[in-house]
Amino acid sequence: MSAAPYTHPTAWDAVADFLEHLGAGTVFGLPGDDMDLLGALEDRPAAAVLCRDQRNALYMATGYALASGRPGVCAVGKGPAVTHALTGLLEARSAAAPLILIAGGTGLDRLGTGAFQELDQLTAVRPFTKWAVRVDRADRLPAALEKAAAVAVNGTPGPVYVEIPEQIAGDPVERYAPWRPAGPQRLAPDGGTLRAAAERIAAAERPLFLVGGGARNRDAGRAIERLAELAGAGIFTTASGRGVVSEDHPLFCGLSGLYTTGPAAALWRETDLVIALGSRLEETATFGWPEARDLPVIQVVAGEEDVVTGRPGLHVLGDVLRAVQGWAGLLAFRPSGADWTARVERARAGQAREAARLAAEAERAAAAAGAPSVAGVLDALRRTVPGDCVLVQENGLQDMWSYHHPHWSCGAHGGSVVPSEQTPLGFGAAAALGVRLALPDRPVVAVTGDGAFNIFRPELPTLADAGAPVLYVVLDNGGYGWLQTNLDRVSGGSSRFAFTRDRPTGTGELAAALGLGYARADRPGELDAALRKAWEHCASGRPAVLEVRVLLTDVPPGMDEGPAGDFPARDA
Ligand SMILES: Cc1ncc(C[n+]2csc(CCOP(=O)(O)OP(=O)(O)O)c2C)c(N)n1
Repeated sequence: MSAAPYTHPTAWDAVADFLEHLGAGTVFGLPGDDMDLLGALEDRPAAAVLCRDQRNALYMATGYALASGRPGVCAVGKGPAVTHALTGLLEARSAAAPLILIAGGTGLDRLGTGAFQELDQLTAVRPFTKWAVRVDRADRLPAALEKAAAVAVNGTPGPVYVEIPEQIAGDPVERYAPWRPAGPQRLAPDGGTLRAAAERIAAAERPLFLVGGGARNRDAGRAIERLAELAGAGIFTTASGRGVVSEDHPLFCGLSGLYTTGPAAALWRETDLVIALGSRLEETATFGWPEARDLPVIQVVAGEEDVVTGRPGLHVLGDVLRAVQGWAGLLAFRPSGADWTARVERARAGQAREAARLAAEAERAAAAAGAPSVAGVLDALRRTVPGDCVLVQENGLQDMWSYHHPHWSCGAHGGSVVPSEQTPLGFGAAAALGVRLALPDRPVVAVTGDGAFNIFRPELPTLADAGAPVLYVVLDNGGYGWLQTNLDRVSGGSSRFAFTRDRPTGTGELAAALGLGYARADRPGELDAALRKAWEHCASGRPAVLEVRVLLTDVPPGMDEGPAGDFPARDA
């Protein structure tokens, strides 16, 4: 037998070497009681962000993966460390973020003996991962790591899990080949299906494009906008698809579903074909659409598990960019007609006028109560932070203003990271740190409710240690505003329970203790100066927090209609 050309003194050293091969610049996590991974990383280039809570580590790694297009890597211990990580796996799966979670595990020889923190971790993680493996023999580790990376980045990207049980941790690992290339392979769609879809697109009179998160980094040469121009189609994005196309484009009309308001919403009742690029057509994106049977959809997705049937139409499996390029080459487009294009452009203009009216109205109402308005905060951000800023969002009530175009607009150079359809509170606040580490040259602003920020608060020391100059804009309404608003709706304001209370946050003191920048605006007149101060901290390389007092009644467009519940009432 030939000698192995590559050897590693321990399993963790092999892991560290593989992560270097992947180009993982940062490992997020909270290693277990043994410090072997950190030992193996000690002399390697990767940074380690050591978190307070494993859940946040996974959120950070997901932000890193979504922003960089490379796998996010997390390392945690065993037992409760793995169960803490589960919500992060859920979010990474829902966000289609390539993520590799590496965990410790009870040794094979001790399984079933009531060993310390023993847990059937494989069973726990399986519902949330694309692939999960426990590596029981050191010689199987290289193959397991390579397969984990291949599964994480290909098809619909997602999280994978690799368990390193105690019995192999200290074993040497031999490899017989260099690590194989680990980048994603973008598969071309089937030619016949592409042609059939092209005929449907060419025949459509009133097409709309819906750009989802699966189109992230798949708009080379602005191919999507060019195709929409050829087809004379309007362009919407899902929340996750934001940042793919330029929102300055004259055919762009905003976010679809829950976040479509005013004149743009009418287009969804008039369209005769939706071309969905990299979207799973989930509830938030399709909220308010006509009956499924009345609206044909051509859906392009990389993985067959995301195909949505139940609507007339077609699915195209493969890479979004290759599908779009294929159509552009295939179609002798009969443009859908100047009438529809003009209709789309009118809707965009009408949307802008409606947004200006709503913002002015909200600003007047907030000013009357002596508070800044959220639309005013977004406007101030637009004026203060450079246009290549990546906006990272949360899922509270007030921060939802930023999902509405053009209250926030993500221009040609802008970027966006949002929570997935699962929307775990606190994701955006933690993800922003990962986004900033992935994009060290870009301004990163996280707009979050104070409830979401409180979930992230234990990681403020992590933020300080990582030196990631994120600007946190925290909308302070005294707690969980979304829940309070729903409670008020059902109780008529007479409940003895409360989700919000007006009280000091203590954030200024904490920020000072950690050397973070801090500013606060309680009144409209204080907003600009406070934002400038906070932004100057960031621009000079320091993380900063800007707290802004906002009113519970400062409700984003369309969210104050109907009874309490996930979504407001709206006519189909
Ligand atoms: C893990 C998790 N638990 C509960 C929820 C439900 N939820 C949605 S918004 C919200 C309140 C958000 O409060 P905050 O961040 O302060 O924003 P606000 O609504 O006050 O604007 C809650 C609890 C959730 N999304 N995720």
